[in-house]
Amino acid sequence: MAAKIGPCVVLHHAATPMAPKPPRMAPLLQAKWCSTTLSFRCAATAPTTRAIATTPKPMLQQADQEEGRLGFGFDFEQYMASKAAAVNEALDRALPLRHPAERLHESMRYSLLAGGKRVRPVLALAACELVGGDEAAAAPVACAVEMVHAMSLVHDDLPCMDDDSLRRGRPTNHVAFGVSTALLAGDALLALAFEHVARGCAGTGVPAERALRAVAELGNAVGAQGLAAGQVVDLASEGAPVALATLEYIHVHKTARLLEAAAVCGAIVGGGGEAQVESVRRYARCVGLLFQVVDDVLDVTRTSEQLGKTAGKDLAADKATYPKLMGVDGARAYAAELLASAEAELDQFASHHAAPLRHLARFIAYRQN
Ligand code: GRG
Repeated sequence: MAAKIGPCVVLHHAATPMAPKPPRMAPLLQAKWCSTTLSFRCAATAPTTRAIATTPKPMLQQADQEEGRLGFGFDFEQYMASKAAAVNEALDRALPLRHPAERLHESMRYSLLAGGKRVRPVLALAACELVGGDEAAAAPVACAVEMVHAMSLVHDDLPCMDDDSLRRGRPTNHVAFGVSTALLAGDALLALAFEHVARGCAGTGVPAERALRAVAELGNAVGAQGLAAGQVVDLASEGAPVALATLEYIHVHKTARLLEAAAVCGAIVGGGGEAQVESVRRYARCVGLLFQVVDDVLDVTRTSEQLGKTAGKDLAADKATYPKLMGVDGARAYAAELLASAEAELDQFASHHAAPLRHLARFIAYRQN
């Protein structure tokens, strides 16, 4: 299912000295940030006719509004680093080396604790915060989505799938441990994810009804309506011309669905109401697709060293990607639309609660690896 995209971006080209600073990472969309950031917001929140007819507010006021949305003085880099560190510690605790299957545990830990941006767990934690939940309630689902993610990377790299040898700057799991151990490590990570949600939710006092909904959400995201479906259509599409709708199906399922589930599970265990959870879902679906569009652009604009994984792979394999079907500029414009739509979903929440997710969407849009 394609993400629902908001109204067309109405660009407002008046750059202002009061415009907010872009994040510190060198941005994919940097050229557009300075002149259009405020306008992305206007375009996403107001009907086009109104955006054209209304006299623009004074620049100072717009910049204040923008800073308010981003949370005055909110330090996203610090937020991301502290959440990632907490998740890393929790993952380390969740997966000790155990006799006599040390090699299996080593292989699982190799992929689970090998760095990575930890975007999915941070989405879960931030979505829990968004709906006013206690962060501790979201810790088990945050760890679980990273376990599922690690599993998907291990399996994706296998010789029967993408057959890749480099991941996060290191040999892939099957190169380091052999194919059968890597396969089992992936399977065991997947099982551990669900065990971790069940035990962790019980341990942190999350009502069983919310824990069950989170388990169902995660299962749906991984299985035949989620990652596995996206992967199978992706594999079947190799070497054949791929329409944009098929590409969208692949990425919504392979990539966006897990990011969506991360945020939705965070909102569920945080006690969000139905409308809030669905709003989080729409936000995360846009962010998830944005993540993949950016990934495709990075594949053709960055080196293997910069990415920590094989760059230019999609191009070499003649794979359908957003840059291939839309051109690099078209893909960037699409990324800008997805970012605007994602942020528009956050407008109904208190800005200090929404700031982490707003920053996270921009982090994903402007990331460099
Ligand atoms: C076994 C049920 C089952 C499903 C697995 C192999 C597979 C089916 C799906 C592949 C899914 C996949 C690997 C999608 C790519 C998603 C993606 C863009 C990964 C990169 O994520 P980052 O950039 O990586 O967050 P880091 O390293 O930062 O964690």
